[in-house]
Amino acid sequence: MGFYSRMPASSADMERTFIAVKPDGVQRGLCGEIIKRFETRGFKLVAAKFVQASEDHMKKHYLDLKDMPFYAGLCKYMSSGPVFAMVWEGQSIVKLARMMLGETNPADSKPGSIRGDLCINIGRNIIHGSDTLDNAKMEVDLWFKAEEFVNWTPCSQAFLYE
Ligand code: DAT
Ligand code: MG
Repeated sequence: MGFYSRMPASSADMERTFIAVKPDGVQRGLCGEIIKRFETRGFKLVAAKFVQASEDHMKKHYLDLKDMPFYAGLCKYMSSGPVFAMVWEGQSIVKLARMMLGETNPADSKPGSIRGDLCINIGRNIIHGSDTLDNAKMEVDLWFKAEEFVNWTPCSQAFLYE
């Protein structure tokens, strides 16, 4: 029903994942740095928007964390300012993006990862990335409508995949 049905048949091993620069990342001017890392890795941007989400929207987004003590504060913070929401596409991107992000706690994240290079505190870890393919599908559909996707072929494609 969602975006996967619109992907070309030849892209059976391709995945899409939901990435968002959180309000702290936006405020700190890190959107460009984060986009750059996904671009230079070779991933393809298929949808993007700069939005301030409602608290209700963030409660849906983080529904699996509803019993955690930080849930309310997290949803409030995530709706306190703009986020840069994106959908990126590529081979095994769900797992690879999580590796690029680092660990949930920046203190456990290796240098070289986004969180390991750019932030310090678990509650201000600047970026969201879907953790599983199933969650990626749910999150992409929660944040983006069908008409918000751009169908295009980057000229680099033939040199990224054999
Ligand atoms: P991730 O964002 O790495 O997928 P998660 O889904 O477990 O991590 O949690 C969502 C966000 O909630 C996380 O990016 C930061 C915040 N968070 C997680 N654990 C926390 C904790 N113990 N204290 C405060 N905030 C926390
Ligand atoms: Mg998560």
